[in-house]
Amino acid sequence: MDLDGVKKIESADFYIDLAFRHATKEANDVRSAKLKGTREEKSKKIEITKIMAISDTISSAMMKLIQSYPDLDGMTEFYKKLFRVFIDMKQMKLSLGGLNWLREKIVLFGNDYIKKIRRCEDLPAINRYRKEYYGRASSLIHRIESDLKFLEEARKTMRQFPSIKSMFTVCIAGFPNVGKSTLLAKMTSAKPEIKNYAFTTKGLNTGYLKKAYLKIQFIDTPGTLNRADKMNVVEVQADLALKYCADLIVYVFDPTETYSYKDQVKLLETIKKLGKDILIYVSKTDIAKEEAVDHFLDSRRKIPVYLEIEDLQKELLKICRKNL
Ligand SMILES: Nc1nc2c(ncn2[C@@H]2O[C@H](COP(=O)(O)OP(=O)(O)OP(=O)(O)O)[C@@H](O)[C@H]2O)c(=O)[nH]1
Ligand SMILES: [Mg+2]
Repeated sequence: MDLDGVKKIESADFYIDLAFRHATKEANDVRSAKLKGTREEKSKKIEITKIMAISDTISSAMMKLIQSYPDLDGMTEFYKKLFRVFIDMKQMKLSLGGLNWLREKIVLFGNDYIKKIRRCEDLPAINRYRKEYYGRASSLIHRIESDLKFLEEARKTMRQFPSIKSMFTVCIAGFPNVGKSTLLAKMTSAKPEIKNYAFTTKGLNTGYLKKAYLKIQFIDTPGTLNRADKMNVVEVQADLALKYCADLIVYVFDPTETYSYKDQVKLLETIKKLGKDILIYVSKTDIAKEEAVDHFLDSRRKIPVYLEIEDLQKELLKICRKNL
């Protein structure tokens, strides 16, 4: 889903300035076209042009903002859940409704004043309506100030959401620092941050493996600590990706025991409960003690175990082909 396309939302004063600047420009164009008629007729034409410019600017700005928002009802389950965790969806709908209200209201309101100005018989009356319109149009726009503020905060939150596509997806899971991002970097062209300390990955990294007509999306999840009760923002994202995006999970097991063998098996057991297909990749075999790797191979026979990235990659492509 493309969340970068959501437009930056400015303050009410910004949109007021924008509309009034357009109005002045349009009025200058009309003036320079050498108007005919009496002073009253000329003044009416200029004021009506300005009102129409304000209506158009505000309603099209609101329309563009609304349209740049993702379709909240048509989102995938992963995004629906992600949005629900991090954004007040009820308020988001209300605020978008606020923008839509202004989009319609500013036009009706403008038409009302255009009619009033058309009926005026002298310049003071036109000026009175002009002043009244400006004041009331500004306060109309100010009425959605809190909606604009809320939507801009929501946009900032959404920008931190990962961009996940709908295709065959493999999630890479495991404890922190076990080598998940390293595996992603070796299998795809992605360049995730890799550091020798836990919790390097702070969001979801994606990478793509393409072979002929096959394409696999990999999601490198941040290391989880197997604690469903007190998950942080990052762990929630990892949890949702595993639940709603993964067609298959690659569980990375670190035989050098950055985290104990027992804990790593415990997390694997939790992940098994999701009911997804799982493959195990044993990382760091180049530096691990041989017994540690053997120990693991012996005790985990029910789930296929891979020590070589090439073998794991071949198997994933085979499964992806079957899923087509
Ligand atoms: N020797 C060796 N080091 C590895 C291997 N895989 C990963 N590492 C090292 O282990 C450390 C952690 O690797 P990452 O790929 O960042 O681990 P991660 O699981 O993504 O960590 P988090 O994002 O913090 O959960 C880095 O210093 C890597 O270079 C491997 O196969 N062999
Ligand atoms: Mg990582």
